[in-house]
Formats: sequence, C-alpha cells, structure tokens
Amino acid sequence: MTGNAPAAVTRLGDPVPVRRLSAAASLTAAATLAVPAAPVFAHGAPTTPISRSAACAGNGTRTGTAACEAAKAATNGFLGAYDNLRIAGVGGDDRAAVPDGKLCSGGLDAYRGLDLPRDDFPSTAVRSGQRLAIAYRGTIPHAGEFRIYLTRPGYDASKRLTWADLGSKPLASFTDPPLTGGAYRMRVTLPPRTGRQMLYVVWETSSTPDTYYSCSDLVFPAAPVVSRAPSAAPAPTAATGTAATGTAVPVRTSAVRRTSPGAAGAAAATAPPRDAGPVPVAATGPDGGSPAVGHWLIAGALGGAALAAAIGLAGRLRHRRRRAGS
Ligand SMILES: [Cu+2]
Repeated sequence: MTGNAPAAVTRLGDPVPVRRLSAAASLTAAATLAVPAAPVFAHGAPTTPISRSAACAGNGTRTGTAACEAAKAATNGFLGAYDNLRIAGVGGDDRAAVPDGKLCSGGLDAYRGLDLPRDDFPSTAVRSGQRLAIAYRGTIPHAGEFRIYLTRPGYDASKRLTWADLGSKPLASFTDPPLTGGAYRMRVTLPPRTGRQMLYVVWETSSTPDTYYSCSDLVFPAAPVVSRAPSAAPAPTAATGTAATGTAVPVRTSAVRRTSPGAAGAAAATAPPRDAGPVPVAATGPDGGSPAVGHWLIAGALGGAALAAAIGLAGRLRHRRRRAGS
C-alpha cells in the first residue's frame, strides 16, 4: 500500500511547509496587485466526460455557456474552484453527507448553482454499450477510491438529482487507478439508457479526510419514436422497447431538441474517442509544478486576501499534516 508510485510522485512536488509559508506570504501580496485569472491547483475533478465543476466552476473550461452563467448567478456570482468540491470526514457515508437535490454541489454553498436542473450544461455524447473513458484530473494526487454512478432508466433531467436516481450501487469502482498525463484513468461500460443522464463520480480519498463529488452530464441517443400505425399491429421498435422507455419518449425527444447548437457542439467536442479529454486551461502546467503557488494566487485574487489566506493556510497545513501522517 505505502511507497507505491503515485505516492512518490506526490512527494516530488511537495515543498516543505516552512518554505510554503514564506513563499505564500509574498505571493499573497503579489496576487492582490495582479493576476486576473489565477491558476488553481487544488485537488481534482473529471474533465472527461466533462463535469459541471470542470465546465462551470472557478477556472472551468466552459464558464461562458448559458448554463454555467446561470449556475454562477445562482451562487451569488461566484463558484468555488473547479477541483475543490470536497467534504471532509464523510467516511464513506455519502448519502448522509450530501442531501438529495444537492448532489452536484455536494451540498456546498459555494457550488449550489451546479445543482440547477437544466438540460444545457456542457455534456458528452455517448451510447449504450460504449466503454466510456473517464479522465479525472488530479491537480493534487491522492490515494483513494472512485465510485462511478449512472442515473437509472427513467431519470428525469428536469429535476434535481437525488440518490434514488442513482440506485443503490455504483456502476463501477476503482481504487488507485493509474495517474497518467495529470489524470486518473478509468473505463466503464455504459448500460442501456436514452436521452440525458448523469454520471456521478465520488472520489473518497484515503490519504486525506476528503471526499470529492461531481456530476457529468451525458447525452445518449433519444429513445426511438414509436410510430402510431392505424392498424393495431405492434410497432417495429417494440422488440427493443419497454414500458418504461415507451412512456418516456415524448420527454426525451423534446429535451434533445431544446439543446442549443452551442451545447450540441460542446457535446461533440468532448466525444468519447478523445481519451485525454479537455483540460481546464489554468491547470495545464506540469503536475509537479507548484500547487502552493496556485493556492495562494487564488486566495489573493479573491480579495479579502488576509482572511482568505488565513483560512486557506489552515486548510493547507491540516491537509499536509494528514497526508504526511498517512
Ligand atoms: Cu486534495
């Protein structure tokens, strides 16, 4: 368990806490003067299939889209950093820690706009049976387990996501998957679904107290439209149709049609064959870069630098201590 490759990588880019303190002090001062869009090196989020946090939250790649603008507006004009959607001390009981209807924000106020039940969040076009590649950007690597959930048939994307939508068990789970190119790599086979669905990823880290949550919007092909022949003969599509999908047909169809061209383009751009997936612009630096610098730059840029810095420093030190102790 200990001394494996990912842990070694982590330590390479891990300055001594004392040095971090002095560097942070000067960087905080500098950040208040300049740096419009400061990079954030926090922890992680899925970039493929693109998650609402990686798209819309701080330093996201699609913040200008209508859904992201709405999400931001619904969060008092500010969303937290895209890779920092985490809760400490969950200990595996996600359902107790994250309330229904707030799964995409993890119940965190700084991300509540991500819970909006909209059908135009940046999404990924997929199909049933596909071996979907997942790239979970790890801006600070941690050991831990990923649990990948998919919404059940009959999920209604016009309502806020609940645990019941996800079923009792994850589609798959992975412990310490390979970290290559700055992202954890996993693959899941997608079961039969139609229309808009949600991939919900839980990352319960074991090297820190934190668990991370994220929603990735998926768009399967719409359910086949059942033809209404004058005769009583069953429609040709009946072979694959079920009662559940049949009743859902009108909803799915209209939902897909309402998708804007921009959103459709976004979906195509993140189509599954692209294994690597888009990487948030601000996070493109080498992973061994300087996470501490990013933390302090953003803390300074957020204004109220002193307060933010104090809070951030406390969090960082606790975070490091836990990791050093593990
Ligand atoms: Cu972290």
